[in-house]
Parts: sequence; structure tokens; C-alpha cells
Amino acid sequence: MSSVPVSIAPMSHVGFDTITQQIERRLLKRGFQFNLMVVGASGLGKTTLVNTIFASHLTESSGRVSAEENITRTPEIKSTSHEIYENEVRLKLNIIDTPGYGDQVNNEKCWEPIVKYIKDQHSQYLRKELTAQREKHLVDTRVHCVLFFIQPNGHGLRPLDIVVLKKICEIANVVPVIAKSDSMTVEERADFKQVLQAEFTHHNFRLYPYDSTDLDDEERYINSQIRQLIPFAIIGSEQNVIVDGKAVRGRKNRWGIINVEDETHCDFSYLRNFLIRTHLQDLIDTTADTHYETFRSKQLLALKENANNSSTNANTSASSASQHAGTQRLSGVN
Ligand SMILES: Nc1nc2c(ncn2[C@@H]2O[C@H](COP(=O)(O)OP(=O)(O)O)[C@@H](O)[C@H]2O)c(=O)[nH]1
Ligand SMILES: [Mg+2]
Repeated sequence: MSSVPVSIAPMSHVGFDTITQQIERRLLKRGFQFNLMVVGASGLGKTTLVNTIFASHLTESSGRVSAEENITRTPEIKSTSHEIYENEVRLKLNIIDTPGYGDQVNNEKCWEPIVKYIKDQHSQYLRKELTAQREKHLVDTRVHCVLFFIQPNGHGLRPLDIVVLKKICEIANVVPVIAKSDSMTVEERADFKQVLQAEFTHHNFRLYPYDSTDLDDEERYINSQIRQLIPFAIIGSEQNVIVDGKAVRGRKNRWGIINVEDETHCDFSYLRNFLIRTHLQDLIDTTADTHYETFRSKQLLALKENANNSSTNANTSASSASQHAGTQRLSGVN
């Protein structure tokens, strides 16, 4: 039986309090990986928002410039990698774009490539984890956050949005945003937010952030504040405008200037603070501990069942065969 530890204060400085710095140094060397997916119809400002969040020009807007241009037929998923530095921190960023989602006349099953992409990353990670000589640090391509863009139509979710949200909420951290919210008045925006919040509750979507038992009171409070803001009414821009002599991201209209970072103009700052400054690590952890874990246990149970079946069906020396069957199964069952 283990004894209860006694609390001791060393007589002089031992130095194990430097462990946090040691960890920090190691982490800084390795860098951080963050994979962000954007989902929504084309032209809703997905590319622009990503570029606004990271204050860089990461991806080229592929929105239509003229009405004559064709709309992309299939939601072909594109992932682009970037490395951005801030002070000593290296953030490896993958932006997964789903252009043209829901643009077709027949949008049935248009979510399939998105769901498949997310599951494929889980499956690839599991396969890497299960190899005999696995790498020390597995490359993580799992989707840590899905920004879901809602059209600023003032009415509510489209039937297609409901189906898609339901599907991706189960496998990834989903954060919904109202796109191009400069197209609505302040009142319209507030009303629309309420309509959407009621729909989220009605459809029982499991939206990020989740309350887990290991959160302290302060974290719980922050999460409850964030939940009131969801869906974030955002405005994106790649252009700088001058406000009070300072260059800020904004949009200039005939009737005035929108400062994207001004909280009275839109929720962009709240969204960026939430995603990057308070919850970045939690998004990564939740993906690993909740979404990937669910996937992993399902897969491993299937593997075990498969192995059991093969050993009862064939003979007892079939371990290699069952393993083979297991590997095959791994790629099949999602
Ligand atoms: N009014 C307004 N226009 C925007 C906003 N964000 C992007 N746009 C514009 O909408 C067009 C399409 O944007 P883009 O980011 O390429 O959309 P994507 O197809 O969803 O990636 C571009 O002309 C952008 O300048 C916004 O918040 N408000
Ligand atoms: Mg785009």
C-alpha cells in the first residue's frame, strides 16, 4: 500500500522549479502544430478570415471575381502548410480549405469529402501509432478546429447546414461564425444570433468548447462567456485602413470605415482571442483526448473483434493473418 505523501519544503533551493523552463525550451524547439479547417459556401470570406486571423497573406482568395466565372463543381479539399513565427514560438499551421462546399445544384452528400478528410487524418495517425517502430513525434494532421461559415441571410440555418453541422460536430471541434456580418444592421445581427443559438440548442449540436470535469471555475466562466458569443459575427479584410493614425485591418465603404478589430464593429477580436490566445492548446488537446480517442477505441475494438473471429474461424497459429486482416480492416472501418 502506498503511503500518503508528506509535504516538505527543502531547506535550500534544489532547482526542480526550473522544470517548467526546461519543458518550455523543449517545446519551443519542437514547435507547435495547428490544423484549421474552414467550411462554407464559396465567397463567404473563408480565405479572407484566415488571412485576417493570422495577420498574413497565407492563402490566395479563390472567390469568383465576375459572374461569368464557373463555380467549382466539387468541394475539393486543399491543405496548405505554413510556418509562422512570433517571438521564439514557431507555429506550424495547416489551413484546410473546402472550396465550393454546397455550391452545386444537388448538394446531397457534399459533406462526405469533409467527413472523410477528418476521419482519414485520425486513421493515418492511428496507423502511425500502431507501427512497431513508431516515430518519436508523430506528425499530427488531425483537424483541430473547424470554422463553420453561416450565410448572413437573417433567416437561419439551411437544411444542408444542419446536416453538415450534425456530422462534423461528432468528429471535430466546431466553431460556427456568421460570415460577412457587415451586411447586417446591429439589430439584425443580434436577432440572427439568437435565431441561430436557438437552432443549435434545438438540434442538439455539440459545439466547442465543451465543459469537462477538469476545468476550474475560471475556465468554466470563460467558456460560458464564449458560448454567449457563438456564433461569432465576423468581418474579414486583407486591407489596412487608417484609424486614428494607426493602420488596422478594415474595410472602407462609401459611408465609412469598419475596423475589423474593434469589438463594437464585430466579434472578430473575440474569435481571435478565443481561438489563438486562450484555447489554442485546448483545441489541440480536445482533438486528441476526445475526438481521436473516440475514433481510436472504435477502431481498436473492431480490430480485436476481427482478430477474435479469425482465430476462432481458422486455426490458433493465425496471429499474423489476423493482424493482416486487422490492418486491412483499419483502413476500411471509419
Ligand atoms: N463585405 C465583406 N466582404 C468580405 C468579407 N470577407 C471577405 N469578403 C470579400 O468576399 C470575397 C470572397 O472572399 P474569399 O475570402 O475569397 O471567400 P471564400 O471563397 O469563402 O474563401 C472577396 O472579395 C472578399 O474581399 C467580409 O467580412 N465582408
Ligand atoms: Mg477561399
